[in-house]
Amino acid sequence: MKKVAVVMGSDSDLPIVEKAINCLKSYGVTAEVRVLSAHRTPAEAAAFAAGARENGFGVIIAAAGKAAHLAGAMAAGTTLPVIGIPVKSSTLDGLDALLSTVQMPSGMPVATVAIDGAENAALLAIQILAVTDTELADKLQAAREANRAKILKKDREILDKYN
Ligand code: RP5
Repeated sequence: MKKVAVVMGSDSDLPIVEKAINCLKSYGVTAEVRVLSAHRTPAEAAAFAAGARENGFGVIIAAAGKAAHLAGAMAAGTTLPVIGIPVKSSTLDGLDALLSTVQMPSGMPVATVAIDGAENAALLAIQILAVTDTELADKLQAAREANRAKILKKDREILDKYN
């Protein structure tokens, strides 16, 4: 199975990024985790993106806050799918990172999840790998069914309480 790269602009992003790492692990997906900055270590970030396909990665997840250009920098250096996590790390409540990550120019896509949406980033990466991996696809389906059962139980509880 291909690996997933999880890169973040700073170790201060780790409390959010850990949710993606844990989710990938729970599906048995190998995650390689790095701190790479589009601004502070641009040469290392570019080299990582350029070598990602030949180094066995299938997807790159990139998390950054503030002027969050890391996902875009990854996308510039590879044709692997790149998923951006805008991290809420500033006085602008993460809107700065959201716009910096999502507003990519035509031809250079970044699949951007919600502000701090690390779990969805991991699930999207798993869904991409599951296109060619039926075992992963089965695990995703089982998780959907468990989630459905959980919500149906809550619905019954609310029905009993207020109706
Ligand atoms: C971004 O700047 C990082 O992704 C982080 O979210 C933010 C702040 O970084 P630190 O100053 O905490 O290292 O590049």
